[in-house]
Amino acid sequence: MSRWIFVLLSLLLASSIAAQPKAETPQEFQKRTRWWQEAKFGMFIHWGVYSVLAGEYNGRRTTGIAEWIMHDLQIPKSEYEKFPPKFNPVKFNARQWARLARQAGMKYIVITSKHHDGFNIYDSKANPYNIMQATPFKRDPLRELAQACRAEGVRLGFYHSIMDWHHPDANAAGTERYIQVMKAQLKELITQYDPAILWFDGEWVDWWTEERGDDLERYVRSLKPSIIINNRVGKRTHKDGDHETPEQEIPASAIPGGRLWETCMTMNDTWGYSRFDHHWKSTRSLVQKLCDIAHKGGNFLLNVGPTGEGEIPQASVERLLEIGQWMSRNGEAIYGTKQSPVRRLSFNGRCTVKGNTLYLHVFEWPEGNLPVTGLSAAPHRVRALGTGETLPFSVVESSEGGMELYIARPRSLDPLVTVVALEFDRLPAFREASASVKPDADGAFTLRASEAEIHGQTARYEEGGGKDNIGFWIVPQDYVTWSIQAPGAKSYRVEITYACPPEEAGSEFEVQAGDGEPATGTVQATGSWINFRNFPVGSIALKPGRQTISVKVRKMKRDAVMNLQSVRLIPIRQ
Ligand code: FHN
Repeated sequence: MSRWIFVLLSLLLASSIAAQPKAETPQEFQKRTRWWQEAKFGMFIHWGVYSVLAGEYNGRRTTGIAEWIMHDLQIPKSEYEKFPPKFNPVKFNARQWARLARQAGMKYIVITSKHHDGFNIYDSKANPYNIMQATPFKRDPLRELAQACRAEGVRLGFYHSIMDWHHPDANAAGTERYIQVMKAQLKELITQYDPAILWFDGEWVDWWTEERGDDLERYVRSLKPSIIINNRVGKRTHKDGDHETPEQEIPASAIPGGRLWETCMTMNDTWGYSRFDHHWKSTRSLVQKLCDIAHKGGNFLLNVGPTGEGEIPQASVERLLEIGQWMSRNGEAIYGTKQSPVRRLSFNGRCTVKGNTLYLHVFEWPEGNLPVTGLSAAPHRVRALGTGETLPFSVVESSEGGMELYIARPRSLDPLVTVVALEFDRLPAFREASASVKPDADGAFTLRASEAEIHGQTARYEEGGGKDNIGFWIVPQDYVTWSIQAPGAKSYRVEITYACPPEEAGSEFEVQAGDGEPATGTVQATGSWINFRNFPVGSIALKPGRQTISVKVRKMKRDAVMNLQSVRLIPIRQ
């Protein structure tokens, strides 16, 4: 009898192992994601019933992002359901949207099939709250967009929110039923429109778990093994999905561990359309962000929020066409490139690499020649990408080893970002430009988060949305440093500026110059992660010359240390 039980158990075990999807090898992962890694630039589209409200309800304007209006203005479900009958986007033209993405140099589109309000902008049989059944439009925009994207050679992806303010089972009590609806909808989306990407969101709800995320990810991959999935299918950790999703911010450097990542960002301040948001980023700043992201090895998913009538705002169209003109001249320095071999350059700009060519993205060309330090060999040719002009350059042996290049100014600089291509027979070693913080007029040093060298796994520079700090400081071994050039042996008062909510306060830290006696402190509550305050932290002694100032964690109190904005060293007058 026991023999038969053993055989039965063995068969059950074998069948359960067979049911598990085979683990993907790193080579298979690279092959599957290669197109996405090379694409670098995509269009995010937030479009739904909230686009009809456009930031206002019953004369009240939302102060938040427009697609959150149902939540932020506490619109009852029964009231919000009065808006789908008003959603009739007669000006919607899928081909125009797909063509605009292509003209902007974008290689893929991610559009909201369903946002948090639970409304679906496609003909869903699994969820009747959709554009075909609940609006006078009676067309399927995702079907039309899928056709248009194929015609324009742009890949299509869907943003699908896990959080759902409309579905009666999208809660702790109904989760299992709701998961079946979500899976049925994802099957519709994948089998009917063949998306290349699934971009989940709203995973923060307490009834969504890592395990449910793993199950959903397996389910989606079983429907389309080649699909790209973001990390918000789970709980936005480093192991969920195929890539990270920093939002409204650009990490200070590449995401640790070589993990793929994509910054998503609005062109003004809202994802969904708002009649009142005219805070548009300039085309120049958007191109610089694209260069900065590529420099760090990431993708840029730039958002548009079409109106309730189906039109992309003119301010967005203008910027996208200008970006597209820049990409037509300089896309070679973005598409298919790898991240810069160095974080810091000897000029205000960024760098990408492809084959044996270094692309220097110059944000501000200095007076005269462009200095490029840290190279171990000279290029055989330097050309301005936008015009093809060959640029003369001189080579000087560097006092710190290697060589310094001085590249002549092109006859005309690009009004957005000037890119020069350095062509080598073989890519040389390229050493970090030394950035030493100089004292200001009164002899004090201001050590800013944006200029810090970050050491560790998760800590990163965050900017935008009230942040300009080292954040994600959740690993106590992570630390930051600055290199300074001190004029002489002197003591300095230490001040530190940070933000920390009450529930995270209490970690102990130290500020140290080289291996000298550190100044220590305990993180105080400042009210929130973006409420920054300045605190005295004792004093340290500096030696003359170059030395490293570090901020390290002595003891982590809870889950994160602080959002560190700056450290100031003020000379103590004898
Ligand atoms: O709450 C959403 C928000 O509405 C928007 O969709 C962004 C874009 O990624 N994601 C969430 C906020 O993190």
